[in-house]
Amino acid sequence: MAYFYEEPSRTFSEYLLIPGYSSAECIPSCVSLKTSLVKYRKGEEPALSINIPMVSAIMQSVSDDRLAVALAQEGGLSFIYGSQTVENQAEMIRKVKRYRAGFVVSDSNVSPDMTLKDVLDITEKTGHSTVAVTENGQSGGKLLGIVTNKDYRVSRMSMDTKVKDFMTTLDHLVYADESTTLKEANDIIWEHKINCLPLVNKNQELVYLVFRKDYDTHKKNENELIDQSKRYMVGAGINTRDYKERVPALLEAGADALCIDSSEGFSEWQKLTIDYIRENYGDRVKVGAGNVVDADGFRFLAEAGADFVKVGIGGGAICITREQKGIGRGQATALIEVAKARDEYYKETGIYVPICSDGGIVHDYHITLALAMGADFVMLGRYFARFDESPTKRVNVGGSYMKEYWGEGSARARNWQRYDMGGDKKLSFEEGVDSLVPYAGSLKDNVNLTLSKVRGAMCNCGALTIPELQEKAKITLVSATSIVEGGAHDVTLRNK
Ligand code: RVP
Repeated sequence: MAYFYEEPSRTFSEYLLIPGYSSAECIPSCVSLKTSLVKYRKGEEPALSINIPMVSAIMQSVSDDRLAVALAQEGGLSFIYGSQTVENQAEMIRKVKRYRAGFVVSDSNVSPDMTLKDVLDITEKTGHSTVAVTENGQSGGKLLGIVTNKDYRVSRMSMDTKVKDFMTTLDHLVYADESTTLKEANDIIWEHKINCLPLVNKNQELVYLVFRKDYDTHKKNENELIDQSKRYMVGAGINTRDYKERVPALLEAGADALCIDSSEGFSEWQKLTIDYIRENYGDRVKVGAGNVVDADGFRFLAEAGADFVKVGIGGGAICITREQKGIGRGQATALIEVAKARDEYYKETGIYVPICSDGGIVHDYHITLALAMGADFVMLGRYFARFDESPTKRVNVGGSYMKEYWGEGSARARNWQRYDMGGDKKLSFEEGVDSLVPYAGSLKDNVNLTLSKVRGAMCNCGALTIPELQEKAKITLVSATSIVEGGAHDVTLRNK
């Protein structure tokens, strides 16, 4: 007979934290959000930690090199999506590792024969107003000029005016050699009263742009997540099919951690993938596995040698696995059970395997709840998709800006490897949707705001660290009526 769980499975919005005693030194500026990324033995330190408990989802619409840099600057880690060719994924990893803070590879580029309409389309898509004009219209092409919004008047000019007729040409631009340091570039910017300094190589090809505002911004990233060579850290998603080609290429490119990306991780395929990594690289390559939603799944992956285990099936904002296959579990219940299994495993073996709550974070307080319930860090997709730095298009819908966000199980992503249970190498039905989410601005501003709420709530619980929160948190279920009480109620809002 089938096994029946006694209790329904629940999600984050059904829980709240009850404050505990907070002493006078329990203030947000004293809170440390540093957390373990990979397993460690009792009494030892983990080989990899992250400075904030946030990682970005292994998705085409979320984690590319640009988002990875922005998140590492705040102390978190991105897992670059694996549903692309091995070469392209490795190149994204290389770009993060090569990234020099303050030196921007231009993402808005045109050729001189393109038009004002093309310029406007690109600035709308990227949200950047400085467009490089290169011979071939690509970043890295021979630099011929720059277009900014000071070069055109939309109300007076025809949309098919050619870029070469209104760009600021190279002979009127200040530019410098690629070997210029950030400090020197900043001095040139101030001396010439310009906002952007292009750096070119000896063939006059565009290498970087340095912006006036970035110099100041860089000085503010105290929390950044860097490796021993001071390069930003970055992770990469892998699958259980082509790992023999993908893993060596990603490691060669400099990936700091890997994670098997699958909608269902309680499978022999995951063990075979981890076995391959252990046989070829021993313990020095770190690999997470998942996703699971119960104690059996956790134990299977922990025993298979996973460095961390990801929890969650069907809770993602774009995920319709539960509707399509009837598979999944409320995210909070899944997390609570897996955290218990992790603690038992630790007691038994002396090995602490961090767990990551993946999917279903809607409100900032859900992050605090997930940590309190035992997660060491959370993985977010929808959250990061809303920001300037995510790889997708920003579109205007009815006067509001939105960003595209699609699931890895949607026809658009075509990521059959993530859903494959051994079959004919295609996505036979969709488990994800193609959607839009409200555009929310820069990653930095949003992450800082979110984490200030997390720190505040931790202080209310009397906790200065994540392990302390897990030990001290008091969590209550809420009734449907008390959820209504939690929002503004029985008043007429003046600013809707
Ligand atoms: P969310 O943060 O709620 O947007 O969820 C992101 C998570 O959803 C991902 O990390 C992944 O586990 C899951 N996902 C990604 N694609 C799909 C799908 O198409 N069903 N689900």
